[in-house]
Parts: sequence; structure tokens; C-alpha cells
Amino acid sequence: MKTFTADTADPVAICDELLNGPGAVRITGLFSADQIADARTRIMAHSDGEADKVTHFQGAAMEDGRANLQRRVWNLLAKGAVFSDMATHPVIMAVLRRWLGSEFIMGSIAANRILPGGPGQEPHIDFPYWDFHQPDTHPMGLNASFPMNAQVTIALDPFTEESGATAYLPGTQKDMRYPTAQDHDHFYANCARMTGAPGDTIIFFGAAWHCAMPNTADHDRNAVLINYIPKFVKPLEDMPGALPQSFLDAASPKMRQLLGFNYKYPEILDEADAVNAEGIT
Ligand SMILES: O=C(O)CCC(=O)C(=O)O
Repeated sequence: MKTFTADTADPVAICDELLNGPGAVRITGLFSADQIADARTRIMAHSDGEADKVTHFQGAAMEDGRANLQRRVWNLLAKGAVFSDMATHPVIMAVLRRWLGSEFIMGSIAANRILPGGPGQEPHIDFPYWDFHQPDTHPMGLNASFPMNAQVTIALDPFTEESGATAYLPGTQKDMRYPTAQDHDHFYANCARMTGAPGDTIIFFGAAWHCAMPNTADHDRNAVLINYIPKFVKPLEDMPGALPQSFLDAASPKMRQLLGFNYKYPEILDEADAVNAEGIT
């Protein structure tokens, strides 16, 4: 995986890595130590003592009593301004404008906290492809020739092999196939790891097979996970519905774009036509 800095993060080069290369890049130095500490403190507070929210792709790995060692915190925009600053970082936005089109939106912003002993996940691909284990529910011929997903992982703790740094199989984004149980041995034998220091940011194409790995370290492994999608894909999280009106009223132009406010569909078009007609006469 190639590493870029804020100064070298060329969107053209990065998008080429995501589409035609391994499918992932690392960018260092986007966030200050204070921002990382602030984000981490908030996520730890919101996930302390909380029952785990098991998601479908954690599957069998989470049925053995260790589910509570992996904790998800959803709707991060409501949990501190630092998360809005992360989601709208200009370097990330510049890459995504090229990758997903200039009017891209956000599908979800959540945290994944893996406690020591946490089991990790099964290999999967991400929203909107995450139920592609049922390909017949998707358009025929769906492939990865153009992206409908970007994943941004911001490490808040050391991301090491021991702590469960995300594993991924370079190049699998080109296949657009959900990894089956028969693929797991090949995945684990050949995967690379998204290692990094706190504050490092990984951008990857979520069509690449990947998963959180078991945390065998003696510390928590926290990360902010942001899902971005093109303007025409329905988001995973209903962020406008979950955020207070005061947040929506104060949202910056960049945040309004990410929340989907710049793209008005679906619309009731006979009503819209009536309004337009009134405006014209
Ligand atoms: O936290 C990680 O390392 C990966 C998480 C992930 O892939 C997911 O939750 O979909």
C-alpha cells in the first residue's frame, strides 16, 4: 500500500491505486494529536458498558460470547464536532470528488472499537455492496468498473497486526464478488494489513475483501469508519433523521453536501411542477 502525506495526496494517483492497484492507500498527518485524543475519548465514553450491536457480516464469529468485545458507535456527527472536521477534511474531500463525483455524499460515520480479545470479523465487502452475497438482488452485470463506495478509516490507536489492523486482499476490488467461506483460507493466507499510527488515514475501495482482525494486543483498537457514496445511492445511516435540527441548521456547505441536501430526489414531481408553474405565471 502506498503512503501519501497531505502535501503529496494527489487525487489522480490515489484513485488509480484504488481502482487499478491494491485498492487502498494510507495518508499520514491529516489530523492533530488533540483531534485524535478527542475523538478517541468520545468513542470510548459512548461505547463503555454498551451491549454490542452485532451486524450481519460479523456472523458466526460473534456467536461465542465475545460479541461484547467489539463495539460500534453509530451517528458520530451527533457525538462531537471533531467528527464533522474529520468527515470534511479537505484532502479527503479532494480525493473523493474525483473518485465518486463532485456531489458525493456520506453513507455512514461510525466507530469500531475492538477490545483486547475481540474476535474481528469475517471477510466482506462494504455498503452498498455488503449484501452482494445475494447478487440476484442487484442489477445484472454489476461490476467494479466504476466505484460506488469509498471507505475512510482513521486509526485512533496503534493499528498493528497484534491489535487487529484491518486485513484486506489487494486487487479483489476488481472482481466485485462477495467472499464466500471457501475463500476464507486464501484470504487469511494472502491478506495485507492496514497498519498505521494513531491519526493515519486509510482510504480504500470497499469492494476489496477486508475485515477487522482479532485484537491480541493489550489495548483497545479504535477507528473512525466513514462510508462515502455517489449522490444517487441511498445512504446506510439516516443522518439527517438522527441529528438535532440545530446541527442541520448550522451545517456548512460541505456538510450539507455530505448529508445529501444538494440532491433533492426523490421528489413529488407533480407538486414541484405546480410550484414551478406558479412561479412562472
Ligand atoms: O474496523 C475495521 O478494521 C474494519 C471494519 C469493517 O470493515 C466494517 O465494519 O465493515
